[in-house]
Amino acid sequence: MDKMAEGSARRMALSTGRRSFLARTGAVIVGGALLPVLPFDRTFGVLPANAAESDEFSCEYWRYCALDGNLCNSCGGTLTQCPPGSEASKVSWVGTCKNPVDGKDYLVSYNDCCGRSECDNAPFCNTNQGERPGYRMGLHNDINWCMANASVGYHCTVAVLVGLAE
Ligand code: ABN
Repeated sequence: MDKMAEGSARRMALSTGRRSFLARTGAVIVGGALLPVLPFDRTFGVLPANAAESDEFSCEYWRYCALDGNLCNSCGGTLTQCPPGSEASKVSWVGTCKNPVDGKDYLVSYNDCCGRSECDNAPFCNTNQGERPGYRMGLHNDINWCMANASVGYHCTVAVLVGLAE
């Protein structure tokens, strides 16, 4: 290693003038010291996924774009399954949400989970994209969708994919 460095230094010193040799060597030394502090993309092209793409526990998650309620996956259930002791509502609110990963629109059914007291230690989401005010009956989502169940107590809300919106 030493010999190689010495050899290339000697060759450069022979083929260039002393001033030019010193200038180039100085440039290499200063450049080498500055390189690590220059700003550059340290993600190497791999961007962290944002909440809309991947965080099912955040109201930002794309599938919750038209949701009004407490997230069941923070209440002992999952994204699509009611917590133990509660049952899915027989009627639901259906929204259309764009999946940021594939850019397609999906129909999402927001079923309330019924028969237990309200789960209030979960994120409450009130996104309601596409909803209309309460006087537009049928287009309003601030509704207890447990209304058609035997036990009408509202617990939380799940977000079930129905299919692609054509
Ligand atoms: N769909 C959730 C909900 C439940 C009760 C009252 C309003 C909204």
